[in-house]
Amino acid sequence: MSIPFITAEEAASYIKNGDNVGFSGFTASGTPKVVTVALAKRARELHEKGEPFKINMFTGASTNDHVDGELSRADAIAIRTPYQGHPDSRKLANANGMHYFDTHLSHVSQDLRYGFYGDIDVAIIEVTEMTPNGEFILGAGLGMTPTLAMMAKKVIIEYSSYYKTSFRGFHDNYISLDPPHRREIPIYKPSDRIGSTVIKIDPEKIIGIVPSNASESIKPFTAPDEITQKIGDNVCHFLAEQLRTGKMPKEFLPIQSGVGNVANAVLYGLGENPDIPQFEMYTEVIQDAVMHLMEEGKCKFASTCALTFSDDAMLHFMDNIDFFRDKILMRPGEISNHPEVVRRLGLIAMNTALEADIFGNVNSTHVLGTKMMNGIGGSADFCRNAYLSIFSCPSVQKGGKISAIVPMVSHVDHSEHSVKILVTEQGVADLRGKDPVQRAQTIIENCAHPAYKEILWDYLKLAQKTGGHTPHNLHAAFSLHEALMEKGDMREVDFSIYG
Ligand code: 0RQ
Repeated sequence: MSIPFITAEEAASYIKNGDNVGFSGFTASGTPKVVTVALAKRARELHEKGEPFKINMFTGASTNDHVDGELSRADAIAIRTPYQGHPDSRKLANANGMHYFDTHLSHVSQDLRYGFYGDIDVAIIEVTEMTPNGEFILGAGLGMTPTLAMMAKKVIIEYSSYYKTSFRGFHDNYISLDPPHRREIPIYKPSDRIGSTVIKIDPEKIIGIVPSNASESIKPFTAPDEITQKIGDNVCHFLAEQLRTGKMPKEFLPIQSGVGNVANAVLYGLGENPDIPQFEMYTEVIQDAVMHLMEEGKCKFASTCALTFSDDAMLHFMDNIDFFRDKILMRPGEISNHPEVVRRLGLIAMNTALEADIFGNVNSTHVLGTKMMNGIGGSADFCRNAYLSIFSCPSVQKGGKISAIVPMVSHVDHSEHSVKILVTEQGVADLRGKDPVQRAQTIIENCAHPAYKEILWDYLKLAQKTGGHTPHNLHAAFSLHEALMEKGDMREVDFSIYG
């Protein structure tokens, strides 16, 4: 059967109001880039005629402006999951203009297969190569694509000609059997290949092929500044100390790193620290820093779900693709983040907090407990199951008006039971084996900014008057947040009213 080439507009016309639509890719990498723009245009035209048009969006993780940006601005999203990171999508989620639910990235594919969210009516899948017998080579990010390709009733292919070099061999497409038939996932080291280099899609269900030649449009991360560099140094010194004291095997352990400016700076720090040996990564995203670390010989291998390279870095990668062929494997998010593998390999998991409380609970998602930033992404998949779960963040934000260390987090993503190490530019709090009061003392002493230390000690003293295993004064627990909301600065907090 020959599959027709169609326009983006034609492809978009097959998607109906209320459809469950699955998108290939993970972060901006490997996501569709042209059909979604036509879909947003269609939504606007229908809205102008007074007709309803919204889809339910299932993605691997965050996407790009072509997907989240376009569809959010066109008010074309009814339900959205999991991670998002686009300002327009964030705005829509916080205005309750769509039903956004934030869930673990490792769960979404299996939840879809379990039937929790209904069928996938249409999947839009970016590919970089295809054969006449229905075999496709994906692009720079996998996300949920294997499950979407299998489940979707109809598939639209976006055939990207942007990649001038073949990605064949970089993918490890794999779908687990579902309970009660599931077996172990046979990954015993980051480089173990378990699946196929191609995905197969029944040609009967492919609506058509839409050509595209757009890049991922990823901007480089901000170069590390004094603060993020200090955080990176603190993480590295801590890891070197773990090696020296035998708390970490001398071979070192594979690294997982989240996304963002802080995560990027930590990776640069690992590269520069002579006490950190060569390492492998088992992670969900590799950014520009990892490519450089590979070229310097510091990072030997990376298992990932996506190559989230800036456009310039991607060009460099393509120019030197043969160097990377035996050093990178891309896997579905379900596997790159799988708790079973994370626990087996014994990862060093490094993720980012918006705020942490003095007892070690971490909020990675909600500003002032209410406004969604991005989502948990894979942070909880890794944090709960890692050998060592590290969270890092600057000790203050917005010129010191916000302390990242607070008496009680305004939203909990990662609990005190999973968070082992907290790092700011001030220092490292090792929470292992400590009771709640000892954790509070360590966090205030080592991680809080000097401008907030006395405030946090005062809170702990006040809380200890109430007593209990985890001392809190429930009237005062959010008083730093209250001071920020009412006076614009957490330093304006006043505990005297609580006696
Ligand atoms: O605001 O953009 O206005 O300057 O948050 O903060 O310090 O630049 O840090 O880029 O690393 O992002 C947690 C959001 C951090 C990210 C988060 C404001 C701050 C700034 C960004 P501006 P930074 P980063 C991987 C795994 C999800 C969990 C995770 C994230 C902006 O890392 O989404 O690791 N993580 N997932 O000023 C108010 C606070 C604040 C605050 C920071 N307490 N209150 N604003 N900001 N702390 C993801 C995947 O799985 C794909």
